[in-house]
Amino acid sequence: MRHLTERQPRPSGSARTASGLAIATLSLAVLSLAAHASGSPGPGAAPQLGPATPASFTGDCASLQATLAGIPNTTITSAGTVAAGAVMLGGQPVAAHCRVLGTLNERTGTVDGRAYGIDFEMRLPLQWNGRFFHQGNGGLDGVVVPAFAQFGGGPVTNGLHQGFAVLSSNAGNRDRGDANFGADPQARLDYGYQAVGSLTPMAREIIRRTYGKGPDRSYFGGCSNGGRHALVAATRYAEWYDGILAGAPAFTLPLSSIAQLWGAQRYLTVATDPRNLGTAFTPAERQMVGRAILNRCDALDGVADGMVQDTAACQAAFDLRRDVPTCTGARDGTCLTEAQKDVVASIYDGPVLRDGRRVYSSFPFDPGLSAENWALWEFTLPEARSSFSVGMIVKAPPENMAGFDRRAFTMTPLETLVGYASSTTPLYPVPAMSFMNPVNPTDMAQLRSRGGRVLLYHGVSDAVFSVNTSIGWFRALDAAHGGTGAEFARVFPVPGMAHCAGGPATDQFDVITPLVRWVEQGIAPDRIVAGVRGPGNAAAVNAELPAGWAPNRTRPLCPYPQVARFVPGGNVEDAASFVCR
Ligand SMILES: [Ca+2]
Repeated sequence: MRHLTERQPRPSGSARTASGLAIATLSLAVLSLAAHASGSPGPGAAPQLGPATPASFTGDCASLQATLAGIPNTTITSAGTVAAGAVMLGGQPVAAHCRVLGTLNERTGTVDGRAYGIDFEMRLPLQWNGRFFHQGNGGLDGVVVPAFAQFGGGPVTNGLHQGFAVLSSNAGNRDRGDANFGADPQARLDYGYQAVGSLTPMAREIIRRTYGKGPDRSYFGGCSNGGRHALVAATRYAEWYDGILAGAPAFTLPLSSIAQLWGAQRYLTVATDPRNLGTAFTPAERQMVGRAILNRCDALDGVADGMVQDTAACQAAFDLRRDVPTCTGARDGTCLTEAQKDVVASIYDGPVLRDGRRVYSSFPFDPGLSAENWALWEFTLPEARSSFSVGMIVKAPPENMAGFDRRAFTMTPLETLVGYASSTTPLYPVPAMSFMNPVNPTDMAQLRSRGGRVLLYHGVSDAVFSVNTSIGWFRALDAAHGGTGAEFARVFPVPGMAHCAGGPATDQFDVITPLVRWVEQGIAPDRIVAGVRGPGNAAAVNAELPAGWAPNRTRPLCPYPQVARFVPGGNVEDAASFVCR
């Protein structure tokens, strides 16, 4: 049993130096080289952990405020009951639980004089399954999202509903998605990883005092920045977590943000309205390209069903320049100009520095580029979010948020932006590439050696964090672990899905149950059945589904490199008609 007096988890990652880090950590080619250099984890199968055993909380939730008093550096601000059914999930009532609110490590910022603290909530089921779930949140954190632990679109289940004790936090800043906290050196580190290091022993102690024992098994999950938190935890805090659930993880977050800004610069060159980058590549044009992709790729998985399951084969089959008509007159949605093709092709390829080094990953062509979420990340969020996240959190010293010109900053030359990723000053001595990224993510020997498992899912039409980064990570991890990667880590691409959810895709799935089975029973996930959210879906309808798909269409999500392939004669709407191969 660990206690709060235990040391802050090892600081190895924070000690990394800036030199050469920016590019080295990113490039998949370099990842592969690093994998070979990282040493063998040793032979033998990954060990198997046993199952958690349930326990109950039989007291009064309000009494927890006293029960939890005196946890170091922690103030419990409230504790109360949430009655059964007060939280609903896809029409089902979530069981009664205690909700505890508090703050950890309250302090005054040394640079800006503002009040900082790691605000959190824990939801503690009366009927507890014996497990802890640490929920990583998205974006720039800064707000305590309800601690439900749910994934995908219109969730039909979540961790709280399954009986986990779930923790959610603001990761150490109160900016509610803004980036002023980048001025505070400690808030940067908390956002990167240290909030998790502080919260975990506290949450374990809350669980121990509530139920009379600590968690038998612990899980960390989130999507986007939450997926980043999950993989960071897998590398920095492996001794604390048994199961890692990483959705669309933000590998090399500083560089993907920089790639977003560079993409905005590229789109501006073909936008007909410079104040609206979406005019560079209109919805009609994106749908037209999506149809061109389907024409070449849809049947490669054995059935023309409006979905491209064989993403890898599609990259060889589809050629933007050849397969999309080139405009001979005015743009009318049926063609792209040569200049548009140059821009779109370069953004799918990813930015490259003048000396040939790649800054960020490529993206695969997939019909999901028709999704609104795809456009949001391509055209709106570069200026609206990536500009200040790079200016305030990646760059050292940070820009002055007062008077910060997002549009002007978005136009910063690529070479300059990439320099920011490894920038430091005496006041900000740790570069963003160190505090934001997982530490040597291809070396998960510690997690593996104690029986930990990683389940990763990623939308193939994610426009901000490329699914290719997750696939590249798995390939390098597998190489680093002597070809045994799939024993403890699996990547499930979700064809057509945008960032974390949405798009023409089966984006409704339970990824928690398969991970728990894997961790605690040794049943590795060979396929995960996912569904679309058509009319009548109990949780939330996805308006972006093409006409003609059954409202309850299902598909297996398959672990890379397997692909869902149709078995002739089956019902095309049913996952049972597909095999992962
Ligand atoms: Ca197909």
